[in-house]
Amino acid sequence: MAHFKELVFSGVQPTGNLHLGNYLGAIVKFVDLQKSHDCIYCVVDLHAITVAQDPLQLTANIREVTAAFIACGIDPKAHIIFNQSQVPEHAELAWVFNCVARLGWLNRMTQFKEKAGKDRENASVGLYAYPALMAADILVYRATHVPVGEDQKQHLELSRDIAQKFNNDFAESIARNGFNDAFFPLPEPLIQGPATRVMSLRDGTKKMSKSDPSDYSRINLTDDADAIAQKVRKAKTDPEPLPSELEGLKARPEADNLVGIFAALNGTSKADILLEYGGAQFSTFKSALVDLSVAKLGPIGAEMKRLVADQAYIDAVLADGSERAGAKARQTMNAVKDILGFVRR
Ligand code: AQP
Repeated sequence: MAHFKELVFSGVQPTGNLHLGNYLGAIVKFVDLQKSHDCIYCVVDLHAITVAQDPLQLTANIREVTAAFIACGIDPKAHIIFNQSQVPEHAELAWVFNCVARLGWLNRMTQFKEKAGKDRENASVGLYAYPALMAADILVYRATHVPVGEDQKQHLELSRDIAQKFNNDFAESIARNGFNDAFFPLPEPLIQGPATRVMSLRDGTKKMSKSDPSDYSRINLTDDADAIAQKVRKAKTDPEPLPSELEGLKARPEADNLVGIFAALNGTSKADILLEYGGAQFSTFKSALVDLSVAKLGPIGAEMKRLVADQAYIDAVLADGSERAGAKARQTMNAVKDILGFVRR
């Protein structure tokens, strides 16, 4: 198997209401990985339009996700931050992958089933082909590691299947064009820690989500201290005190969720949190969770506000990132065209 240089890629959709799940499930990991890897972080606006978007709102949301990346601690000079639509090779490689992926593979994707719902005939073709574009996002950089929340695991597996099938289908041409035995790496999902699937504050069996109609279901990165306090205090719980052992969180989804959020914000494990709060009432635990959440998220929200107001700076970050990402993507796309047998300039 060919050796690939380790490279991290991930993306966030500019679909509004960035929340604690996006932060703990993805962005915190993005920040950590900067220490050990070269990283490319993308505002995936082409993914956003797989469902209807208001153009003015979309522009604002692209800038807001960019501001969130920077406010959370991603360094746009040392690494790359850009928006997907400024690098056309994503869409170009996605088309190639539409021709590699099989209908049967896409038919198994649970996110499409959930998002399309009952009105499947009316869902966009883009929503169906979403995972092929996601594979292109990663593989156009030949990225090897992808930090994501648990909900993206299936799409990552599909990306690996697409990479593998491309490598197999074109093995001869790949070798003829001077590459070792594989052109694309099989990207590895990085899904670790106590908050890989943050649940709704109103229902511990539902994922915390941008599109939940209840704002009380999520903590937004832009919420101020009062809003955070109110949402945590109102979060659904059960009447029992917290258990002392992990075993005691089974069948208590709301308790499990709040303990996981606490552990992730604190940079520890659920077991450590239970050592400290086992036997405590939720009122005590929630007060501590409010303090911790405000301490961690307050400065991020304030910095996001400041950055969003500096539109020229945000747009310059995206332009610079797109240029650097584009240069890498073009190299891959040229090689892909040679492997496919296209004639190019
Ligand atoms: N609840 C979550 N817990 C942990 N991680 C999560 N992620 C999303 N929700 C949770 C992770 O955040 C990254 C960016 O997600 P996205 O913006 O690309 O898309 P999404 O998963 O569609 O976000 P939502 O909030 O779930 O939107 P809707 O409401 O449209 O369904 C990804 O790594 C994702 O795993």
